[in-house]
Amino acid sequence: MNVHKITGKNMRDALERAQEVHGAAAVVLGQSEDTEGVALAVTTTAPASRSELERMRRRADELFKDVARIDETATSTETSEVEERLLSHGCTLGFAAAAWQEAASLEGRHPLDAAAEVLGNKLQVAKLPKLPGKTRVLAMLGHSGAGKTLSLAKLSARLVRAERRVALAGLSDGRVGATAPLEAHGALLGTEVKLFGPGAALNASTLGAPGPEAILLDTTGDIEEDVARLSELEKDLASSGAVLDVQLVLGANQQAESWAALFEAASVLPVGGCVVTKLDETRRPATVLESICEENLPVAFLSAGSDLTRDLVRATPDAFADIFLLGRAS
Ligand SMILES: Nc1nc2c(ncn2[C@@H]2O[C@H](COP(=O)(O)OP(=O)(O)OP(=O)(O)O)[C@@H](O)[C@H]2O)c(=O)[nH]1
Ligand SMILES: [Mg+2]
Repeated sequence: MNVHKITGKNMRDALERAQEVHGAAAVVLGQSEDTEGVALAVTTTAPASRSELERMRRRADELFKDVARIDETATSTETSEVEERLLSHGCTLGFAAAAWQEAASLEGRHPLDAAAEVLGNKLQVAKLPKLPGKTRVLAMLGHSGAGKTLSLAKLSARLVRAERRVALAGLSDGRVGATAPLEAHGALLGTEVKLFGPGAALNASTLGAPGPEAILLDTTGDIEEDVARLSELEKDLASSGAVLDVQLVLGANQQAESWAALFEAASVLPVGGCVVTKLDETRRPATVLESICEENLPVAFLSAGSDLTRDLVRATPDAFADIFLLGRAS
């Protein structure tokens, strides 16, 4: 267990020293202040379990024995409540500590309100402005089973309800029945679905762009192949009146490695935002938000269920804060 004490004349000084000595990966486990300055307990090894975290915190307390503690009342109880909530909803220790430090610096606020404000602003909301005279080709890219087709169906139902003109299309890998859910949804909406099998030409004219306000394009879940086809499409659309806007579909119940692989593969594409699905299928829904935050990507929609009309909501700072602090988008 590596817990080190770092002192400084104030919080900023102590944090800068911690970073100088232990690098950017240093995580603050605790702090103590007196009139002489600030002491921090930091570690560079993330605890593997809650019990190890507790042990580290006890060690941090020992290191602080010689530093007078300031008022240990409300603030320290609330500190641990915000951090505990973030940890239990899937945030890393470093993220939780940094968010709490930022929230604690907002004076005159209830700690949970301050934390909600900080956390709500950790992520950006993807903008989907109208593009007068142009067609937005909104492509859903994600791993197999992430919720691409259902999110596309929910979004198209929403746009149709708002009387927006949309068309549906889908890439296909040729597997029998693979496009059946998309076709069934098209039939429900009374809209034709253009399908593009492995050898089919995918370009502005075959997609029918420019034309409707949005063409929602489903993909197959074979990321490498989908990215290659969308890259070609982007080049072709450049000279037409259409714009490719790739939305990364991330299942909140998937592994962090699978999100990382998607971020990496999609880095060559114009990514407009993320659609986070299956928030109802994990007890740690904040993990995916933290990953998106690290990538500095905006979020467009949040999904927490399979109901076509109810379960896709526009991302908002309040919804982010609820996921971080309550573990659900209420
Ligand atoms: N509980 C829950 N289920 C969801 C959500 N989104 C999608 N699903 C379900 O997850 C399963 C997979 O969803 P799809 O939309 O077919 O996933 P996909 O990414 O298109 O999958 P492939 O076409 O196989 O690549 C379906 O049973 C959906 O009903 C969600 O937010 N919550
Ligand atoms: Mg699908």
